Amino acid sequence: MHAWAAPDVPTLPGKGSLLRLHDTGAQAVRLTDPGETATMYVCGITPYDATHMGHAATYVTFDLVHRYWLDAGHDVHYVQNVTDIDDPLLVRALHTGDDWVALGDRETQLFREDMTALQVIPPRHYIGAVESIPAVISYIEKLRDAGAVYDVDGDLYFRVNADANFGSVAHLSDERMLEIFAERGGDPDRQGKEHPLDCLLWLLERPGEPSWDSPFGKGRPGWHIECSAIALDHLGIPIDLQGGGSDLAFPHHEMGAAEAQVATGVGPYARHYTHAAMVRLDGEKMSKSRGNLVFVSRLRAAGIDPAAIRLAILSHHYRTDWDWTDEGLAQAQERLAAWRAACAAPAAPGATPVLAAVRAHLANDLDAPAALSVIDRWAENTRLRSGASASEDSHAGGEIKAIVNSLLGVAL
Ligand code: 5CA
Ligand code: ZN
Repeated sequence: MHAWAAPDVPTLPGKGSLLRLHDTGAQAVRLTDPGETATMYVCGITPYDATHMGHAATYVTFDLVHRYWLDAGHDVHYVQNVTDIDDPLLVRALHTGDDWVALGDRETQLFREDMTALQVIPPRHYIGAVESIPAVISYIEKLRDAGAVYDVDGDLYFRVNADANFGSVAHLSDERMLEIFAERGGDPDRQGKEHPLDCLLWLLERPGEPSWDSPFGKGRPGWHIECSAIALDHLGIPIDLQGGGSDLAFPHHEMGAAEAQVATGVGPYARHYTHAAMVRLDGEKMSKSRGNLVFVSRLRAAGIDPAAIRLAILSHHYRTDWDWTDEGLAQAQERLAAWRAACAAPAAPGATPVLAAVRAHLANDLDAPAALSVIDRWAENTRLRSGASASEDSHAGGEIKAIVNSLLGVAL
Protein backbone atom coordinates (compact mmCIF):
# COMPACT_ATOMS: atom_id res chain seq x y z
CA MET A 1 0.00 0.00 0.00
CA HIS A 2 1.12 3.57 -0.34
CA ALA A 3 1.64 5.46 2.92
CA TRP A 4 1.27 9.25 3.05
CA ALA A 5 3.29 12.36 2.25
CA ALA A 6 6.38 12.98 4.38
CA PRO A 7 6.54 16.25 6.32
CA ASP A 8 9.56 18.49 6.09
CA VAL A 9 11.99 17.58 8.93
CA PRO A 10 14.65 20.29 9.36
CA THR A 11 18.21 19.15 10.18
CA LEU A 12 19.51 20.60 13.45
CA PRO A 13 23.09 21.30 14.55
CA GLY A 14 24.82 18.58 16.62
CA LYS A 15 22.94 15.66 18.16
CA GLY A 16 21.59 14.38 21.47
CA SER A 17 22.57 11.44 23.64
CA LEU A 18 21.20 7.90 23.26
CA LEU A 19 17.44 7.62 23.70
CA ARG A 20 16.25 6.00 26.94
CA LEU A 21 12.89 4.34 26.53
CA HIS A 22 10.62 2.17 28.66
CA ASP A 23 10.74 -1.49 27.69
CA THR A 24 7.67 -3.49 28.74
CA GLY A 25 9.73 -6.69 28.38
CA ALA A 26 12.40 -5.52 30.85
CA GLN A 27 9.81 -3.63 32.93
CA ALA A 28 12.28 -0.71 33.04
CA VAL A 29 13.52 2.32 31.17
CA ARG A 30 16.55 1.21 29.13
CA LEU A 31 18.90 2.74 26.60
CA THR A 32 18.06 2.12 22.97
CA ASP A 33 21.20 1.56 20.97
CA PRO A 34 20.32 0.88 17.34
CA GLY A 35 22.91 0.51 14.60
CA GLU A 36 23.24 2.83 11.62
CA THR A 37 19.77 1.69 10.55
CA ALA A 38 17.21 1.74 13.37
CA THR A 39 14.27 -0.60 12.82
CA MET A 40 10.79 0.08 14.18
CA TYR A 41 7.48 -1.72 13.74
CA VAL A 42 4.34 -0.06 15.05
CA CYS A 43 1.00 -1.84 14.84
CA GLY A 44 -1.37 -0.02 12.49
CA ILE A 45 -5.12 0.50 12.47
CA THR A 46 -7.97 -1.88 11.82
CA PRO A 47 -9.75 0.40 9.33
CA TYR A 48 -13.43 0.04 10.18
CA ASP A 49 -13.83 3.54 11.62
CA ALA A 50 -12.05 6.91 11.58
CA THR A 51 -8.86 7.78 13.47
CA HIS A 52 -9.66 8.78 17.06
CA MET A 53 -7.49 10.66 19.55
CA GLY A 54 -6.24 7.38 21.08
CA HIS A 55 -4.84 6.22 17.74
CA ALA A 56 -3.42 9.69 17.09
CA ALA A 57 -1.66 9.73 20.48
CA THR A 58 -0.07 6.33 19.88
CA TYR A 59 1.25 7.28 16.41
CA VAL A 60 2.49 10.67 17.63
CA THR A 61 4.38 8.88 20.45
CA PHE A 62 6.30 6.68 18.04
CA ASP A 63 6.77 9.62 15.71
CA LEU A 64 8.80 11.22 18.54
CA VAL A 65 11.04 8.14 18.57
CA HIS A 66 11.34 8.32 14.77
CA ARG A 67 12.30 12.00 14.91
CA TYR A 68 14.75 11.51 17.78
CA TRP A 69 16.55 8.72 15.95
CA LEU A 70 16.67 10.75 12.70
CA ASP A 71 18.12 13.67 14.68
CA ALA A 72 20.74 11.29 16.11
CA GLY A 73 21.82 10.45 12.54
CA HIS A 74 20.15 7.04 12.10
CA ASP A 75 18.49 5.81 8.97
CA VAL A 76 15.10 4.79 10.41
CA HIS A 77 13.42 1.83 8.77
CA TYR A 78 9.84 2.11 9.95
CA VAL A 79 7.16 -0.44 9.06
CA GLN A 80 3.46 -0.31 9.88
CA ASN A 81 0.59 -2.64 8.97
CA VAL A 82 -3.09 -2.14 8.20
CA THR A 83 -5.31 -4.94 9.50
CA ASP A 84 -7.46 -4.77 6.40
CA ILE A 85 -9.05 -8.16 6.99
CA ASP A 86 -10.29 -9.16 10.44
CA ASP A 87 -13.56 -9.87 12.25
CA PRO A 88 -14.36 -6.24 13.27
CA LEU A 89 -14.15 -5.10 9.65
CA LEU A 90 -16.50 -7.86 8.48
CA VAL A 91 -18.93 -7.26 11.35
CA ARG A 92 -19.08 -3.49 10.67
CA ALA A 93 -19.48 -4.02 6.91
CA LEU A 94 -22.31 -6.48 7.52
CA HIS A 95 -23.98 -4.02 9.88
CA THR A 96 -23.80 -1.00 7.55
CA GLY A 97 -24.28 -2.89 4.29
CA ASP A 98 -20.88 -1.64 3.09
CA ASP A 99 -18.49 -3.72 1.06
CA TRP A 100 -15.64 -4.68 3.49
CA VAL A 101 -12.96 -3.73 0.93
CA ALA A 102 -14.52 -0.32 0.26
CA LEU A 103 -14.91 0.30 4.01
CA GLY A 104 -11.24 -0.54 4.66
CA ASP A 105 -10.03 1.58 1.74
CA ARG A 106 -12.10 4.57 2.81
CA GLU A 107 -11.01 4.53 6.47
CA THR A 108 -7.37 3.88 5.56
CA GLN A 109 -7.44 6.91 3.26
CA LEU A 110 -8.91 9.04 6.04
CA PHE A 111 -6.16 7.79 8.38
CA ARG A 112 -3.50 8.84 5.83
CA GLU A 113 -5.02 12.31 5.71
CA ASP A 114 -5.11 12.54 9.52
CA MET A 115 -1.49 11.39 9.83
CA THR A 116 -0.41 13.91 7.17
CA ALA A 117 -2.23 16.72 9.00
CA LEU A 118 -0.58 15.68 12.29
CA GLN A 119 2.87 15.69 10.63
CA VAL A 120 3.50 12.03 11.48
CA ILE A 121 6.45 10.78 9.39
CA PRO A 122 5.14 7.92 7.22
CA PRO A 123 6.46 4.36 7.48
CA ARG A 124 8.84 3.28 4.72
CA HIS A 125 6.68 0.20 4.22
CA TYR A 126 2.94 0.41 4.83
CA ILE A 127 1.61 -3.12 4.47
CA GLY A 128 -1.93 -4.50 4.40
CA ALA A 129 -2.82 -7.85 5.96
CA VAL A 130 -4.29 -8.99 2.65
CA GLU A 131 -1.13 -8.23 0.67
CA SER A 132 0.95 -10.02 3.33
CA ILE A 133 -0.91 -13.35 3.04
CA PRO A 134 1.96 -15.05 1.10
CA ALA A 135 4.37 -14.04 3.92
CA VAL A 136 1.92 -15.26 6.55
CA ILE A 137 1.63 -18.62 4.77
CA SER A 138 5.40 -19.03 4.62
CA TYR A 139 5.77 -18.29 8.37
CA ILE A 140 2.98 -20.71 9.25
CA GLU A 141 4.89 -23.34 7.26
CA LYS A 142 8.03 -22.56 9.27
CA LEU A 143 6.06 -22.91 12.51
CA ARG A 144 4.66 -26.20 11.27
CA ASP A 145 8.18 -27.44 10.48
CA ALA A 146 9.13 -26.47 14.04
CA GLY A 147 6.31 -28.66 15.38
CA ALA A 148 4.41 -25.68 16.80
CA VAL A 149 1.14 -26.02 14.86
CA TYR A 150 -1.97 -28.21 15.27
CA ASP A 151 -5.43 -28.14 13.82
CA VAL A 152 -8.90 -27.90 15.34
CA ASP A 153 -11.58 -28.73 12.76
CA GLY A 154 -9.30 -27.39 10.02
CA ASP A 155 -8.34 -24.13 11.81
CA LEU A 156 -4.62 -23.91 12.61
CA TYR A 157 -3.37 -23.02 16.10
CA PHE A 158 0.05 -22.00 17.45
CA ARG A 159 1.30 -23.85 20.54
CA VAL A 160 2.34 -20.94 22.76
CA ASN A 161 4.49 -23.24 24.88
CA ALA A 162 6.66 -23.99 21.85
CA ASP A 163 8.44 -20.78 22.89
CA ALA A 164 10.31 -21.16 26.18
CA ASN A 165 10.13 -17.37 26.60
CA PHE A 166 6.37 -17.10 26.23
CA GLY A 167 5.13 -14.59 28.84
CA SER A 168 8.27 -12.49 28.92
CA VAL A 169 6.80 -9.49 27.07
CA ALA A 170 3.77 -8.64 29.21
CA HIS A 171 4.67 -10.47 32.50
CA LEU A 172 1.12 -11.44 33.38
CA SER A 173 -0.10 -14.21 35.65
CA ASP A 174 -1.78 -17.19 33.93
CA GLU A 175 -5.10 -15.99 35.31
CA ARG A 176 -4.74 -12.46 33.86
CA MET A 177 -3.54 -13.85 30.52
CA LEU A 178 -6.68 -15.97 30.27
CA GLU A 179 -8.96 -13.07 31.17
CA ILE A 180 -7.39 -10.62 28.74
CA PHE A 181 -7.10 -13.19 25.96
CA ALA A 182 -10.88 -13.72 26.12
CA GLU A 183 -11.51 -9.95 26.08
CA ARG A 184 -9.21 -9.20 23.15
CA GLY A 185 -10.20 -11.55 20.39
CA GLY A 186 -8.95 -14.87 21.83
CA ASP A 187 -10.92 -18.13 22.29
CA PRO A 188 -9.66 -19.76 25.51
CA ASP A 189 -12.71 -22.03 25.82
CA ARG A 190 -12.77 -23.56 22.35
CA GLN A 191 -13.12 -27.34 22.49
CA GLY A 192 -10.21 -29.26 20.99
CA LYS A 193 -7.46 -26.76 21.84
CA GLU A 194 -4.41 -28.20 23.62
CA HIS A 195 -3.85 -25.08 25.74
CA PRO A 196 -6.45 -22.34 26.27
CA LEU A 197 -3.96 -19.61 25.25
CA ASP A 198 -2.94 -21.22 21.95
CA CYS A 199 -3.77 -18.68 19.26
CA LEU A 200 -5.20 -18.87 15.78
CA LEU A 201 -2.83 -18.84 12.81
CA TRP A 202 -5.20 -19.68 9.97
CA LEU A 203 -9.00 -19.63 10.02
CA LEU A 204 -10.60 -21.98 7.53
CA GLU A 205 -13.13 -20.36 5.18
CA ARG A 206 -16.50 -19.52 6.79
CA PRO A 207 -19.66 -19.19 4.69
CA GLY A 208 -20.12 -15.69 3.28
CA GLU A 209 -16.65 -14.55 4.40
CA PRO A 210 -13.67 -13.71 2.16
CA SER A 211 -10.92 -16.33 1.87
CA TRP A 212 -7.59 -16.93 0.18
CA ASP A 213 -5.93 -20.09 -1.15
CA SER A 214 -3.25 -21.70 0.98
CA PRO A 215 -1.60 -25.11 1.43
CA PHE A 216 -3.82 -25.45 4.54
CA GLY A 217 -7.07 -24.87 2.64
CA LYS A 218 -8.92 -21.68 1.72
CA GLY A 219 -9.14 -19.28 4.64
CA ARG A 220 -7.66 -16.15 6.20
CA PRO A 221 -4.83 -15.30 8.60
CA GLY A 222 -5.06 -14.95 12.36
CA TRP A 223 -4.21 -11.52 13.79
CA HIS A 224 -0.86 -11.97 15.57
CA ILE A 225 0.92 -13.82 12.76
CA GLU A 226 0.02 -10.96 10.41
CA CYS A 227 2.25 -8.52 12.29
CA SER A 228 5.12 -10.89 13.00
CA ALA A 229 5.20 -12.03 9.34
CA ILE A 230 5.24 -8.42 8.07
CA ALA A 231 7.93 -7.38 10.55
CA LEU A 232 10.15 -10.42 9.86
CA ASP A 233 9.70 -10.01 6.11
CA HIS A 234 10.69 -6.34 6.03
CA LEU A 235 12.94 -5.84 9.03
CA GLY A 236 14.38 -9.21 10.08
CA ILE A 237 15.01 -10.21 13.68
CA PRO A 238 15.63 -8.61 16.12
CA ILE A 239 13.83 -5.37 15.44
CA ASP A 240 14.97 -2.43 17.54
CA LEU A 241 11.48 -1.46 18.61
CA GLN A 242 8.03 -3.03 18.58
CA GLY A 243 5.47 -0.37 19.39
CA GLY A 244 1.75 0.09 19.87
CA GLY A 245 -0.82 1.02 22.49
CA SER A 246 -0.71 -0.67 25.91
CA ASP A 247 -3.79 -2.73 24.95
CA LEU A 248 -1.53 -4.62 22.53
CA ALA A 249 1.11 -5.83 25.02
CA PHE A 250 -1.04 -8.90 25.65
CA PRO A 251 -2.00 -10.94 23.78
CA HIS A 252 -0.88 -9.31 20.53
CA HIS A 253 2.81 -8.57 21.14
CA GLU A 254 3.30 -11.58 23.42
CA MET A 255 1.91 -13.94 20.76
CA GLY A 256 3.67 -12.18 17.88
CA ALA A 257 7.03 -12.40 19.65
CA ALA A 258 6.55 -16.09 20.46
CA GLU A 259 5.57 -16.89 16.86
CA ALA A 260 8.54 -14.99 15.42
CA GLN A 261 10.99 -16.60 17.88
CA VAL A 262 9.77 -20.13 17.11
CA ALA A 263 9.57 -19.54 13.32
CA THR A 264 13.14 -18.22 13.11
CA GLY A 265 14.72 -20.18 15.98
CA VAL A 266 16.34 -16.99 17.29
CA GLY A 267 15.36 -14.28 19.72
CA PRO A 268 14.48 -11.88 21.06
CA TYR A 269 12.03 -10.73 18.43
CA ALA A 270 12.42 -7.10 19.55
CA ARG A 271 15.06 -5.31 21.60
CA HIS A 272 12.42 -2.97 23.01
CA TYR A 273 8.67 -3.39 23.46
CA THR A 274 7.26 0.06 24.09
CA HIS A 275 3.62 0.83 24.78
CA ALA A 276 1.68 4.08 24.71
CA ALA A 277 -0.90 4.59 27.46
CA MET A 278 -4.62 4.74 26.73
CA VAL A 279 -6.48 7.93 25.92
CA ARG A 280 -9.89 8.05 27.59
CA LEU A 281 -13.03 10.10 27.23
CA ASP A 282 -14.86 10.78 30.52
CA GLY A 283 -12.71 8.19 32.27
CA GLU A 284 -13.37 5.35 29.81
CA LYS A 285 -10.87 4.03 27.26
CA MET A 286 -11.65 5.62 23.90
CA SER A 287 -12.49 2.69 21.65
CA LYS A 288 -14.35 1.92 18.49
CA SER A 289 -16.26 -0.83 20.26
CA ARG A 290 -17.44 1.56 23.04
CA GLY A 291 -18.18 4.32 20.52
CA ASN A 292 -16.93 7.13 22.84
CA LEU A 293 -14.78 8.71 20.19
CA VAL A 294 -13.29 12.07 19.29
CA PHE A 295 -12.17 11.88 15.69
CA VAL A 296 -9.15 13.74 14.34
CA SER A 297 -10.98 14.32 11.05
CA ARG A 298 -13.99 15.94 12.81
CA LEU A 299 -11.73 18.36 14.67
CA ARG A 300 -9.95 19.18 11.42
CA ALA A 301 -13.27 19.74 9.65
CA ALA A 302 -14.25 22.09 12.49
CA GLY A 303 -11.20 24.20 11.61
CA ILE A 304 -8.95 23.13 14.53
CA ASP A 305 -5.27 23.53 13.64
CA PRO A 306 -3.72 20.02 13.61
CA ALA A 307 -0.63 21.52 15.29
CA ALA A 308 -2.85 22.28 18.31
CA ILE A 309 -4.17 18.68 18.33
CA ARG A 310 -0.58 17.45 18.31
CA LEU A 311 0.36 19.82 21.14
CA ALA A 312 -2.64 18.66 23.18
CA ILE A 313 -1.31 15.09 22.85
CA LEU A 314 2.29 16.03 23.63
CA SER A 315 1.29 17.77 26.86
CA HIS A 316 0.78 14.27 28.37
CA HIS A 317 3.54 11.77 29.02
CA TYR A 318 3.08 8.75 26.79
CA ARG A 319 3.08 6.28 29.69
CA THR A 320 0.23 7.80 31.69
CA ASP A 321 -3.40 7.21 30.73
CA TRP A 322 -5.18 10.52 30.23
CA ASP A 323 -8.54 12.03 29.29
CA TRP A 324 -9.11 13.97 26.09
CA THR A 325 -10.92 17.19 27.05
CA ASP A 326 -12.04 20.41 25.37
CA GLU A 327 -10.03 22.35 27.98
CA GLY A 328 -6.88 20.43 27.07
CA LEU A 329 -7.39 21.37 23.44
CA ALA A 330 -8.07 25.03 24.33
CA GLN A 331 -4.83 25.15 26.37
CA ALA A 332 -2.91 23.69 23.43
CA GLN A 333 -4.37 26.36 21.13
CA GLU A 334 -3.24 29.10 23.55
CA ARG A 335 0.21 27.59 23.80
CA LEU A 336 0.52 27.39 20.02
CA ALA A 337 -0.49 31.05 19.66
CA ALA A 338 2.05 32.11 22.33
CA TRP A 339 4.85 30.16 20.65
CA ARG A 340 3.99 31.60 17.23
CA ALA A 341 3.93 35.13 18.59
CA ALA A 342 7.33 34.61 20.25
CA CYS A 343 8.85 33.22 17.03
CA ALA A 344 7.66 36.30 15.16
CA ALA A 345 9.36 38.67 17.66
CA PRO A 346 12.25 40.63 16.10
CA ALA A 347 14.78 39.40 18.67
CA ALA A 348 14.69 36.69 21.33
CA PRO A 349 16.91 34.71 23.71
CA GLY A 350 19.24 32.33 21.84
CA ALA A 351 18.15 28.84 20.77
CA THR A 352 21.26 26.78 21.62
CA PRO A 353 20.36 26.00 25.26
CA VAL A 354 16.77 25.32 24.19
CA LEU A 355 17.91 22.67 21.71
CA ALA A 356 20.08 20.93 24.32
CA ALA A 357 17.24 20.93 26.87
CA VAL A 358 14.59 19.65 24.44
CA ARG A 359 16.88 16.83 23.33
CA ALA A 360 17.69 15.91 26.94
CA HIS A 361 14.01 15.72 27.92
CA LEU A 362 13.09 13.61 24.90
CA ALA A 363 16.05 11.29 25.55
CA ASN A 364 14.62 10.75 29.04
CA ASP A 365 11.85 8.30 28.05
CA LEU A 366 10.20 10.82 25.71
CA ASP A 367 9.40 13.44 28.33
CA ALA A 368 7.44 15.61 25.89
CA PRO A 369 5.65 17.63 28.63
CA ALA A 370 9.04 18.77 29.96
CA ALA A 371 10.21 19.58 26.42
CA LEU A 372 7.10 21.74 25.92
CA SER A 373 7.89 23.59 29.18
CA VAL A 374 11.31 24.51 27.78
CA ILE A 375 9.67 26.19 24.78
CA ASP A 376 7.09 27.82 27.09
CA ARG A 377 9.89 29.41 29.12
CA TRP A 378 11.68 30.60 25.99
CA ALA A 379 8.43 32.12 24.64
CA GLU A 380 7.71 33.78 27.98
CA ASN A 381 11.24 35.25 28.16
CA THR A 382 10.82 36.53 24.63
CA ARG A 383 7.54 38.20 25.55
CA LEU A 384 8.99 39.78 28.70
CA ARG A 385 12.00 41.09 26.85
CA SER A 386 10.19 42.55 23.87
CA GLY A 387 11.61 46.02 23.30
CA ALA A 388 15.03 45.17 24.73
CA SER A 389 17.75 44.41 22.22
CA ALA A 390 21.18 43.86 23.80
CA SER A 391 22.31 40.19 23.91
CA GLU A 392 19.29 39.07 21.90
CA ASP A 393 19.34 37.08 18.74
CA SER A 394 17.42 38.05 15.61
CA HIS A 395 17.68 34.48 14.25
CA ALA A 396 16.41 32.73 17.39
CA GLY A 397 12.76 32.64 16.26
CA GLY A 398 13.68 30.73 13.10
CA GLU A 399 15.94 28.35 15.04
CA ILE A 400 13.22 27.61 17.59
CA LYS A 401 10.80 26.93 14.74
CA ALA A 402 13.25 24.40 13.31
CA ILE A 403 13.72 22.70 16.71
CA VAL A 404 9.99 22.45 17.40
CA ASN A 405 9.24 21.28 13.88
CA SER A 406 12.07 18.73 13.70
CA LEU A 407 11.89 17.14 17.17
CA LEU A 408 8.27 17.70 18.18
CA GLY A 409 6.63 17.72 14.73
CA VAL A 410 4.74 20.94 15.46
CA ALA A 411 4.71 23.50 12.62
CA LEU A 412 4.97 27.04 14.01
N1 5CA B 1 -4.76 -3.41 13.85
C1 5CA B 1 -4.50 -3.65 15.23
C2 5CA B 1 -3.02 -3.71 15.53
S1 5CA B 1 -2.21 -4.86 14.53
C3 5CA B 1 -5.16 -2.60 16.13
O1 5CA B 1 -5.03 -2.68 17.34
N2 5CA B 1 -5.85 -1.66 15.51
S2 5CA B 1 -6.67 -0.49 16.26
O2 5CA B 1 -7.23 0.32 15.19
O3 5CA B 1 -7.55 -1.03 17.21
O4 5CA B 1 -5.61 0.37 17.04
C4 5CA B 1 -4.57 1.04 16.36
C5 5CA B 1 -3.51 1.51 17.36
O5 5CA B 1 -4.09 2.48 18.25
C6 5CA B 1 -2.98 0.39 18.25
O6 5CA B 1 -1.58 0.60 18.47
C7 5CA B 1 -3.75 0.56 19.55
O7 5CA B 1 -3.02 0.07 20.66
C8 5CA B 1 -3.89 2.06 19.60
N3 5CA B 1 -5.08 2.50 20.38
C9 5CA B 1 -6.36 2.06 20.27
N4 5CA B 1 -7.16 2.69 21.16
C10 5CA B 1 -6.37 3.54 21.85
C11 5CA B 1 -6.59 4.50 22.92
N5 5CA B 1 -7.80 4.69 23.43
N6 5CA B 1 -5.52 5.20 23.39
C12 5CA B 1 -4.29 5.02 22.86
N7 5CA B 1 -4.01 4.15 21.85
C13 5CA B 1 -5.04 3.42 21.36
ZN1 ZN C 1 -0.13 -5.58 15.18
